[in-house]
Amino acid sequence: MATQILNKGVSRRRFLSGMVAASAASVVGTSLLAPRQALAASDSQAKFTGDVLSGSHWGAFRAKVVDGVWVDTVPFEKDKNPTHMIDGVREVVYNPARVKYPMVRIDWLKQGYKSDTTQRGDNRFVRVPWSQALDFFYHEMERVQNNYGPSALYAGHTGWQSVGKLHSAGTMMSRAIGLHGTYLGKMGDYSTGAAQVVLPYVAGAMEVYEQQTSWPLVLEHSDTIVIWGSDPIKNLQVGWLVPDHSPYAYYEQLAEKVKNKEIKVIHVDPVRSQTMKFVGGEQVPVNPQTDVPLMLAIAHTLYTENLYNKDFVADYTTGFDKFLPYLQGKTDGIEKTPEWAEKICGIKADDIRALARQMASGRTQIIGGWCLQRMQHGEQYAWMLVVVAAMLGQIGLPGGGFGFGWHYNDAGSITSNGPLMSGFSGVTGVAPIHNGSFNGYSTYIPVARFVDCIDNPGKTIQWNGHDVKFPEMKMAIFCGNNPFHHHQDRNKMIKAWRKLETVVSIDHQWTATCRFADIVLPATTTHERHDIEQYGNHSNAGIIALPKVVEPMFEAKDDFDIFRDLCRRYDREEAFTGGKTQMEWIEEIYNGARLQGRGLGVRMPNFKKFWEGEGFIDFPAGTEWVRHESFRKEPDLEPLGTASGLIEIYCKTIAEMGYDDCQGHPMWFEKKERSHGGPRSDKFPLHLQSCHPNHRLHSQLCSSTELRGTYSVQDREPIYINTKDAEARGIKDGDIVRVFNDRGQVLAGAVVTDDYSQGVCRIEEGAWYSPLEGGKPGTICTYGDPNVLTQDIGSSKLAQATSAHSAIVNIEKYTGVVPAVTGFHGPTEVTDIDPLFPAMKQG
Ligand SMILES: Nc1nc2c(c(=O)[nH]1)N[C@H]1C(S)=C(S)[C@@H](COP(=O)(O)OP(=O)(O)OC[C@H]3O[C@@H](n4cnc5c(=O)[nH]c(N)nc54)[C@H](O)[C@@H]3O)O[C@H]1N2
Ligand SMILES: Nc1nc2c(c(=O)[nH]1)N[C@H]1C(S)=C(S)[C@@H](COP(=O)(O)OP(=O)(O)OC[C@H]3O[C@@H](n4cnc5c(=O)[nH]c(N)nc54)[C@H](O)[C@@H]3O)O[C@H]1N2
Ligand SMILES: [Mo]
Repeated sequence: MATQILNKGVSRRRFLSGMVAASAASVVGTSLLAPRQALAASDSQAKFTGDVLSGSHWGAFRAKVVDGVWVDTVPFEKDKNPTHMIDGVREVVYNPARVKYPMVRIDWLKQGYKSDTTQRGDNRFVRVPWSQALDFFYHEMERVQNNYGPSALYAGHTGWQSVGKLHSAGTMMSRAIGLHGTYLGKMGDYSTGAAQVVLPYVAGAMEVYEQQTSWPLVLEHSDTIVIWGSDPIKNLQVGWLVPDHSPYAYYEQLAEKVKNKEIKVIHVDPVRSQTMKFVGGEQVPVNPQTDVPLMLAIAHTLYTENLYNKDFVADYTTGFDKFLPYLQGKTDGIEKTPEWAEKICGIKADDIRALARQMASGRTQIIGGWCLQRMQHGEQYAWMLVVVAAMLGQIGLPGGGFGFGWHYNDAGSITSNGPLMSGFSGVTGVAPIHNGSFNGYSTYIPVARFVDCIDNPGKTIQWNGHDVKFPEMKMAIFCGNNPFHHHQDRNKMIKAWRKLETVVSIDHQWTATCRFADIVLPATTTHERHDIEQYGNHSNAGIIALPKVVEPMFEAKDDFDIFRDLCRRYDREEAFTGGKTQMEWIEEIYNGARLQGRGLGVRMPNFKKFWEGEGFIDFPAGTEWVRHESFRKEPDLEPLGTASGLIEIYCKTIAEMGYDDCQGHPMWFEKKERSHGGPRSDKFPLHLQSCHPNHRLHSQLCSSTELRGTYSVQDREPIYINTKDAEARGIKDGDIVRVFNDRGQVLAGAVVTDDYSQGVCRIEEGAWYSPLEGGKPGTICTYGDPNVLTQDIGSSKLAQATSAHSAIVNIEKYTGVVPAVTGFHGPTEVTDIDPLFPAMKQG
């Protein structure tokens, strides 16, 4: 296992460990060191040398520090399956894209909110003092609140930021902006936007973020495991908190059982995933976006062959009678037979029957991923998966039923008996200064519709049974997220962006979001400040101290200090800090857990001993657990959180919303665009996946130069493409290609592989947007951001979630002059302007 994940980094680490004696500057490169660190040799201040135990979204590690410079990273010894990405974390601190100073876009400095916004993206910025940047920020908030009210200020976006119970960048933003005034908020997220709205109606809970049945029970009881559009081996490398990577041990055991034919694993996926390569098993290479027809045909087989569990359907579900006529074709004239499905999903009718029979032949655990619900009509996939599981009748049994969270946050590990730490809170209870009227506009928007909102003020859309009237957004603040990577249809976004008067971005990497902002503020990384975090996500295996590894680079400040200084400008500093220093907060968070621990019989040392000692506490092991077991055992006493308390195969609440694109039971809807003979495939024949990266966390670590060098192809983001598709286009492995559709174009580096079905290609999300001509809609992306090519439409009126994975493209070998990659070098600093001159004109 360790060799599987820890591949390319090892040699570099050996190389570096032989270099510890060499000077830090020779390892890091002098130009990347902050001035005060470059001065190290003559600096009288003692520079720390030694190991620092710390953590990240990629796991825990020991940072090797020499003379105050982080030179190497060794995985934490308790992590038996570290990810190779741990090698790239050091580069979060040292890379050419670090935001060094507060900066303001040149025309915004000259003209303030009346600036020429078509210049956004040209990347010309002026360095300003911190005090001036924060004055601008504050005056803009005042102006927008006074002139337009709260609906014009958007501070709702959150994202993957960094780990740490105190320094949660998004929470700090909400707290500080919320102390100034109310503002436009958001609903949902990009991850599970469709599933998290539909599943509470169907199964009574979100299902996506919850713990799953303990792996030991699955390994003991399952006969068949169907991994439906999920790649845990790839995706468990990261975690929302510090992952302990403990589930990998179970996947090793699963691989053994597959080898010994004790468990059959079936991967429904158009790609041979990392998980398939790791655990083995068979592939059902379904055509992209057509899993619902496949599931309907499975349900049809279970019904017609009398393989479904009638008692379970009768006792634990409602509405099968309303779904059945659709399955039989009585409502729409189309019987959902395997023959019908074959034509759409590409799987032979007999193979579909065999799959249904296999699933009904013993205990079957269905493991559903999330990519399939990041598509147009993504709700249907989640709903239909539950219906298939309900027909099999094993929900609530160990090793049976469905689960949607297996690839996330150490799921399937056994949760410890330890206490849970609380964190810094986004709300204070202190009244905001501005609490104006929303003037009939909605107070929130579905998050993935935020560009539509900027584009269409005053428009009303449907969402989850509500009318949402888009306000006119004038100012937007981003902190700990990167919309110029995560949002779809980049060229549409660039045009819409011009309507915003002022954009603020707070980050430590000069992302495309910073390039398209007006005020950019440099944050510290986790490794330049103290914090504390849970070790293990669902496992809650312990607590880890995250002490500062190195001093802050350049003029970077902690988000805590940035927002405290902002709050001082409107007399809310005390309310923001709660009268506590950062260290006092960390101690309080720890002590909260310590107190809770006493109730649980878990003894923890006092804070000083913890912080100055090992900086790590192990929690005692917990007990195995079965998802939905209590409901199965006592459906009357432990009903689901649905309207009926049962699994809703038909849902009256959804039916009564009256939406054409999400009705009373799961259905197949054709897509706006689809490969494999679907709409528009004559023009753009290849399905573009933009799955989650194997070598990054979204856009994080993309600016880690050395790590990027291990996977990029001729400096470009890889595009994975099937051998026959490549041959037909005269493309060879390693070629630079142009990927395009009528939304945009990107350059990428071809990786030709039979792991991908014909007609399917992939560029992983998070590849930094690197426009050839910054700010010009339609310009080619020189690195390979897939969101130049994706569609920006809602999944349906129910969830209005992202449909990033409903995208088709074509590819050609690139024969033009190859431009340099533009994305990773930070801003173009304009110095022939006095930054203080225009200050009085603002606000
Ligand atoms: N095409 C396509 N697009 C997708 C997806 C897809 O599957 N396909 N997936 C979607 C999903 S599921 C998600 S979750 C989103 C993820 O989208 P994001 O959460 O926006 O992605 P990240 O790259 O993690 O962005 C986090 C940003 O926070 C910054 N940051 C890190 N630490 C700190 C800090 O301490 N302080 C501050 N101020 N900033 C910090 C990082 O440098 C980075 O720029 O992407 C979505 N976009
Ligand atoms: N390494 C790494 N891990 C991560 C993240 C990361 O950025 N990097 N991000 C984390 C986050 S925020 C999230 S939301 C999750 C995302 O978790 P998911 O959305 O589940 O992950 P993906 O990797 O996008 O896709 C999972 C699988 O779906 C398959 N798939 C795609 N289209 C289809 C289809 O039409 N039919 C079928 N049957 N299968 C299909 C893909 O081939 C892939 O194997 O991952 C988390 N884990
Ligand atoms: Mo996500």
